[in-house]
Amino acid sequence: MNENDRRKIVILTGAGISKESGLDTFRDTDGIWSKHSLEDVATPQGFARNPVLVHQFYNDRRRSLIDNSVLPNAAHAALARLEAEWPGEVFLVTQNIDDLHERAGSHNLLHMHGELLKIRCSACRTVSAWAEDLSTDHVCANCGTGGKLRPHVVWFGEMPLDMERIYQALSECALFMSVGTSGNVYPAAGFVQQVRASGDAHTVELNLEPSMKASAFAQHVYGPATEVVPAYVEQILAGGW
Ligand code: BJW
Repeated sequence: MNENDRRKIVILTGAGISKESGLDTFRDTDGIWSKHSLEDVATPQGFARNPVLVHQFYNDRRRSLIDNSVLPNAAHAALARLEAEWPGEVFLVTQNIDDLHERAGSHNLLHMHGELLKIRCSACRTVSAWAEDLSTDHVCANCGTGGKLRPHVVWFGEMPLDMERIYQALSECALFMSVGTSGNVYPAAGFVQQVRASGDAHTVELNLEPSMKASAFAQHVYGPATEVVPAYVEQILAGGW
C-alpha cells in the first residue's frame, strides 16, 4: 500500500444528511416507513403486484426533490469541500437516491441504492436520466418496449450497485466516516466491520444518535449533520483525525 492509499477517506452517507434539506429519513418516527409499507413500495415483489402504487411513491419523492426549496445543506457542502481540499482521495458512497451531494459539488461519489432522477428499462437494461412522473404507459426510448420502465433504485432483495469498487475502497482507506445512517440496512451496515477487518483505519460515526452499529466505531460524534459534519471536516483539514 502506498502513501496515497493510506490517506484515502471513504464516507458513507444515509438519509440523515438530507433531513435538514427537507427530505424525510426512513426509520425516524415521522419517516417514510411510518407512512408507506416497505414491502409494497421497496421490493421487486411489491412493484410486480402494484406498479401504479410504486410509481406514485417515487413520482411524489421525485417531485419533492425537484422542488426549489430542497437544496444541499452545510453537511453536503462540507463533504464537497473535503474532496476539494484533502490531498488524498475522498470517495463518497451514498445510500441516498437524491442528488444533493452532486449539487453541493462532490464528484467522486457513487449511489449504491440508485438515483431518483434516473430510470431503467427492465427489458434492455438501459439507464436514462428522468425528471418527470413515470407510469406503466411509458415506452423505453431505447428498445421500444412498453411497461418495463422502473425507477433506477435498489429495492430489498436486489444487489446494491458497484459493490466491487466499494469493497476495494473500504480495504484501502485510512479513515471511514459514516454520516446520517441508522445501520439497519445491509450491506452498508456491515461496511464498518469490513474496514476494521482489513486494516487499522480510523472509524467514526456522525449521526443524530447512536446507530445500530455504534459499538463497531472507534469514535462517535452526535448532533445534527449541518453542525457536526462541517466541524469534523474542519478538524480533518486542520491536521487529521
Ligand atoms: C440524522 C438527522 C440529522 C436523522 N443529522 N443524522 C438479515 C441480515 C442481514 C441482511 C439481511 C437480512 N435480511 C435481509 C437482508 C438484506 C437486506 C437488509 O439489509 N434488510 C434489513 C432490513 C435487515 N438488504 C438488501 O436486500 C440489500 N441487498 C442485498 O443485501 O443484496 C445482497 C448482497 C449480498 C452481499 C453483498 C452485497 C449484497 C438491498 C437494500 C436496499 C435498500 N433500499 C432502500 C430503498 C430504496 C431507495 C429509496 O427508495 O430511497 O434504501 S431501503 C432504505 O434504507 C433506503 C436507504 O438507502 C436505506 C438506509 O436507510 P438510512 O439511510 O440509514 O436511513 P434511516 O432512516 O434508517 O436512518 C437515518 C439516520 O439519520 C437515523 O439514525 C437518524 O437518527 C439520523 N438522522 N436526522 C444527522 N439532522
